[in-house]
Amino acid sequence: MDNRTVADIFLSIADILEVKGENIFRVRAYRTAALNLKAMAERVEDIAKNNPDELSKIEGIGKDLKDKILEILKTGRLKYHDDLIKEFPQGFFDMLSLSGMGPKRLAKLRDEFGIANIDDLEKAAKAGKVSKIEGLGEKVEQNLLSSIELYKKHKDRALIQEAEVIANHIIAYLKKSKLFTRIEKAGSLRRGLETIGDIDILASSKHHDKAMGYFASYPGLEKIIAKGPTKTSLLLKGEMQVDLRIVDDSSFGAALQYFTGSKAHNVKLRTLAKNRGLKVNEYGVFEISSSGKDEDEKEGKLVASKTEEEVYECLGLEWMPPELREDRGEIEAAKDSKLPRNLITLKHIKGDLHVHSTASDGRNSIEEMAERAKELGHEYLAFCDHSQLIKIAHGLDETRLLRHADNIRKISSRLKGITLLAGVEVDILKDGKLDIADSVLRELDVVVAAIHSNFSLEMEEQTARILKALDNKYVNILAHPTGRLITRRSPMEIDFERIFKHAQENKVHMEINTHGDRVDLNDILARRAKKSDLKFSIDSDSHGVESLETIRYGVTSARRAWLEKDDVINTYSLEDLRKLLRR
Ligand code: DGT
Ligand code: CA
Ligand code: CA
Repeated sequence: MDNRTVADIFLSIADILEVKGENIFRVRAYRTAALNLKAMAERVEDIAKNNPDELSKIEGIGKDLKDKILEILKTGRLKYHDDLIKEFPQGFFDMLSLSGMGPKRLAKLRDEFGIANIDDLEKAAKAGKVSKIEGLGEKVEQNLLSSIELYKKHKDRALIQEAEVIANHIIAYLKKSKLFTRIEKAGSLRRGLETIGDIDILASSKHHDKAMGYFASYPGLEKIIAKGPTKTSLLLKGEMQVDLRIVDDSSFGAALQYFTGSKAHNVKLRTLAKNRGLKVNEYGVFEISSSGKDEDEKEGKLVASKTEEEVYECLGLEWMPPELREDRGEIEAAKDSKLPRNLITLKHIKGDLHVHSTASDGRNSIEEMAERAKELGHEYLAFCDHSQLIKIAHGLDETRLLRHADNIRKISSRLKGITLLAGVEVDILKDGKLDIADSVLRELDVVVAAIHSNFSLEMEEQTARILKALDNKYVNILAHPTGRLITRRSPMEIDFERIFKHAQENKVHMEINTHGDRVDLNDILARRAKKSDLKFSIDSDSHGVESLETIRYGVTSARRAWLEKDDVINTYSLEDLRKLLRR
């Protein structure tokens, strides 16, 4: 069991106790314990296996929490937590996942209006009741409504990171059986969407029935939704749906093309086929036998089915990467041989230009981060810890920042195989000024500028704020430019065309940031930014060694934006990168 599982239960207890108005020290004890558990490299499960008493040596864990950890490790849950939750209406704590909703506000809303769940909250906000509560106001109410909208949209979808872990687990299970010839991810997962509705897996097998039976006995099932010889749908515990389709190996290419989608891409393809007297389905591409009647398109001779390349080729198209298949011009480009030639891949990435260390709110030291980055094949790594404004993240003031930069460079000179760059994630203040003086910024290798507050200014003010920050000649990268969090916070209202143009003139690069539930810029905006001749930095914004590899989801999104290697500055050699960071 992951430490996170235990920590999440403790965090939930802390929230509940706070809503109940219990002693703040008890609340804090649970929160501190959770944070310590998350920050630990060692798993409590392993510690407990060797010697349960060792658990009490963890900071913030006394006898009581030790016993609770042991119960969670043993049963996967905690009776105390289950009992606490029972005191509240179902769905009550879902409200905590909304942006701007903490336990204190939750308690207030319950006490004043008897709000029990997100639907109640939405009604109250729409009726303008929330803004009347002291300390809230109209802006909060509007943000809450947009956050509710996002929540509803994403409630039935998983982040690609989560879906991928589950899919890989299932595929490993399927492979073990030796009943399958080929197994591939399909659907939105193969196209690399940020969020996944259900997991689609395509396989070929010589023993359909046996293979399906094996799939349907996957451990961890909630229920079987539908079961047949070619398609079976399962609902996993934790509510994720998985569809498995099994085809003959001879039509694997056609099936993979069909079930990869997107639907819009396939619709366009079918129209194209029809104009050539062909018909496409999951079994292959067929000639339409001309029996005289138009509406009666009888399947004729099979033209292609074995590989995706063949399927596209007989429609007069080049094969195209799944990430492009959204009917956003890829079919036209494939016809004219104008697909991107050197679409970015993870192998092109030479470093990460935005990570944190324990100097601000990171969980790992400079050395630990460097070590992991080296394992991932990075040649350089830029530490961009927070600036002073971000107090809860222990942001750096100018003196500490300079000392930190010194330290990074000293450590870098000792290390082999990787160069560490000294940078900062400097806050853009409400008026567009930066949180750190120019005289200090000029001493750094990389300056990443970011907004962490006042997300909901009017479009004109917000745009002017960013334009002003871009004017600072030491800023290299605009970090997470829209501020959105996929499941919780809408993008800021900003005039992108003006910002893109200004950034291009000032040689500021756009970030594609993959921290937590961000992909920012997203695929659509990044593609627009590319049209303004901007370059990009794909960064993990890691706060710990375990998330350095999330940079690959940024690469996936960049592929969906049609970005090529040269569009991305952290694919360049260190020497060329340094030139791109000079203004
Ligand atoms: P999702 O699951 O919402 O993240 O998105 P997808 O694209 O994985 O959609 P899904 O699971 O409904 O369908 C998987 C693929 O099957 C889809 O991308 C395209 C293909 N497909 C082809 N024709 C059809 C059709 O008529 N209906 C549906 N539902 N899918 C189709
Ligand atoms: Ca799907
Ligand atoms: Ca599906």
